[in-house]
Amino acid sequence: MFEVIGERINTSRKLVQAAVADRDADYIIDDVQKQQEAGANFIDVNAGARIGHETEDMKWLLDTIQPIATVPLTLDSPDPAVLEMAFKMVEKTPMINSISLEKERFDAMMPFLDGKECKVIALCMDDAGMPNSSDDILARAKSLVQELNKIGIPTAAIYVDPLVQPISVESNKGTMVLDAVRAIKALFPEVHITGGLSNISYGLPQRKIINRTFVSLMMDAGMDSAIIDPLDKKIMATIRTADMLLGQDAFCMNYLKGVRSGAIES
Ligand code: THG
Repeated sequence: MFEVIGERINTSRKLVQAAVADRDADYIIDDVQKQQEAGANFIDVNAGARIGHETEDMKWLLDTIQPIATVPLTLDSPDPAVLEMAFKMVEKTPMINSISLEKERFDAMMPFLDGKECKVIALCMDDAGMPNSSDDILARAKSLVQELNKIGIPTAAIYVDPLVQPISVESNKGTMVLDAVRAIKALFPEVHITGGLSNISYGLPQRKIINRTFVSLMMDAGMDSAIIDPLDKKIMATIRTADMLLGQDAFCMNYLKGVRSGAIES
C-alpha cells in the first residue's frame, strides 16, 4: 500500500512558523488531526526554518504532537544532533529524514543509526550535489542501501529519495528519475521509494496538475510513498486511483471506500 507522509508540520510554512513561535499548541494539534483523518501514514515534523531555534522548536513540536499522534513521526532535519535528540523523545518507532552521502552528514548519521530500530529516508545527494543522470541516482542509492545494511538497517526499512528536479530546467528530468526508480526497484525489490514531488513543477504555471500526473507515473515506476499535503484532495484521489489501477487495491475496496466518504470524486 502507498504510504503518505504528511508534510504540513514544517516551519517553512508561514502559519506553522507563527504557531510555533507563539507556542500555539491548538493550531498544531488540529493540523495533525486533520492530516491523520485524511489518511496520512506518517507525520513529518520539520522545525528547521527558525534559525537558532531548531532544537527547542523540535522539542516543543514533539511534546505537542505525540499525545495525539496515532501514526509514527518522520523526524525531518539536516542536523544529525537534532535527529538524535528527537529520536530519544519519540515513543513509536520513527522514520528518520534523512541520511545522505554528503560526507559530514553521513559520518555523523552512521554511528547514530548503528543498531537502531527505525525507518530511514536516504537522499541520493552527495558532496558533488544533485545527481545528473539515472545511473548517478542508482549508484548513490546502491551505496546508501549497502552502507545502511552494514549497520543493521534492513532494506525494507530504507526509503530512497531519488531527488526530483525541475522539468523546466531540462526536459529529461522526469525520465531521469523514473528510469532510476525502475532500476533501483529491480536491484532492491524490498526498498521503498519516497520523496517530495513539487520540485518537478518548479518554475512552471499550474503546478499541481504536473505534480499529480508525475506521482502516478512515479507509482508505475515503483514509488510507494511520498511527502505530500494529505489535505490536498486531488493528489490524494490520484494516489488512491493509481494504487487501484496498479493492482494494489483488491476488489477496488479502498477506491470505493474513498468514493463513499467523499475523498474521491472525478
Ligand atoms: N525529501 C525529503 N524530505 C523533505 C523534502 C524532500 N522534507 C521537506 C520537503 N522536501 C517536503 N515538505 C514540504 C513541506 C511544505 C511544503 C513543501 C514541502 C509547502 N510549501 C509551500 C509552497 O512551496 O508553496 C509553502 C507555502 C507556505 O508558506 O505555506 O507547503 O523532498 N526526504
